[in-house]
Amino acid sequence: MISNKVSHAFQTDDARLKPIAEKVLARERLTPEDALALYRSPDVLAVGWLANQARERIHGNITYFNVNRHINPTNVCVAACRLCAFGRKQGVEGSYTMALDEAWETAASGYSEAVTEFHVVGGLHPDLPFEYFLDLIRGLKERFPQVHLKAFTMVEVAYLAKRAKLSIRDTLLQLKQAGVDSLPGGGAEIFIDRVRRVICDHKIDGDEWLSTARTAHQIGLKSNATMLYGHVENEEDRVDHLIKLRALQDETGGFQTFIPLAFHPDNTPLQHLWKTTGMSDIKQIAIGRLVLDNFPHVKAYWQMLTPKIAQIALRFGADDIDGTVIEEKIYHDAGATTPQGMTRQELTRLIREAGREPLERDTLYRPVTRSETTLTVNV
Ligand code: V47
Repeated sequence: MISNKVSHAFQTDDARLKPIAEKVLARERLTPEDALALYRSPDVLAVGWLANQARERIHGNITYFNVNRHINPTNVCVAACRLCAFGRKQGVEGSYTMALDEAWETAASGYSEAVTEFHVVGGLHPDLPFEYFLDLIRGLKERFPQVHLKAFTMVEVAYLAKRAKLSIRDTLLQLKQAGVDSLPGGGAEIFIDRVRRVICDHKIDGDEWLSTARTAHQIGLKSNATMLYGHVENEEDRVDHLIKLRALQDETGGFQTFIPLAFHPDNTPLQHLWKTTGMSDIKQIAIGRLVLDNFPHVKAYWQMLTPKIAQIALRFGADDIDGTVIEEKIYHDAGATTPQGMTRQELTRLIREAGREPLERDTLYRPVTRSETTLTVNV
């Protein structure tokens, strides 16, 4: 039995939540059945209260953010995923591929904000050679040596490996040597095959995504992990996804942050589907925090959730709100109406008004301090 003061503050009419609350407050691991019960509970506030306990236990009142810029070198993509409004076939209207100079110029615009991270992801281009991507990264590192390069999803890495006829390990080693510092969490979607066949049938499967992440972690690259929800998956599929991520994290410890991504159906072949709601978004953040007990961070990606829901998520398990995100394309092509970027001042105001303490971080969660003219990452 929980006998401390905290347990008395937990209230719910949902009897199924009580044994789960006991476990959370005793810091015991939740089972897949517990995770399913959380999804099935109508008491979102009680689930959120528990997630907030777990969040505050790890991070207290801190909420992390960073100053970052997205660079999407190409939207040409062979995969034609039904979930996606960003990818285009080569040569069709709206398709683009940046020349290297153009990509480096894009990186430089907005640099005056003292960006600490470039988030570099793009389509699976059928003709661009591996050298293009190595040169892109080398050129970014040369021009912006102090900026962390979080580049290429597991899906892109696997595609580059296939095209270059290299092993995943050698591909990752070459990318690392060129200057990749860590990997973003995209492309995980939902691991189970039945769902992948509908939303992204030409992408690597769930096991390949996980094994690519495992290899990245083994060679010393940290990564994030996403889960795309709110399309054709069911609650069991989401639980399966979370449990697989948790198992890999037990093995490697290489994941930094879990990022649940709400599906935006506009301009995709799945645009007949309902959009997620505020309550389901908040609940997904909370369940992620509770099940992924070995993930240091849970991110409320404001571009996807909207700033208002992301702010609420900071009291439902999330400890990170992502960053200034200059020039987001993937969600905006899928109908997002959020702004293209936010200033540091706007972000910190959102965080403070959620009753949290903002802490600017670099990509590896080291605090960043700024004065008028200098920028220091505290190692
Ligand atoms: O992998 C694509 C998703 C992801 C849609 O690691 C869509 O810090 C919703 O991974 N509706 C890319 N989602 C974004 C991503 C990400 C974002 C922010 C931070 C980090 C990080 C990673 O976006 C894709 C896919 O799962 N996506 N299309 C859509 N229509």
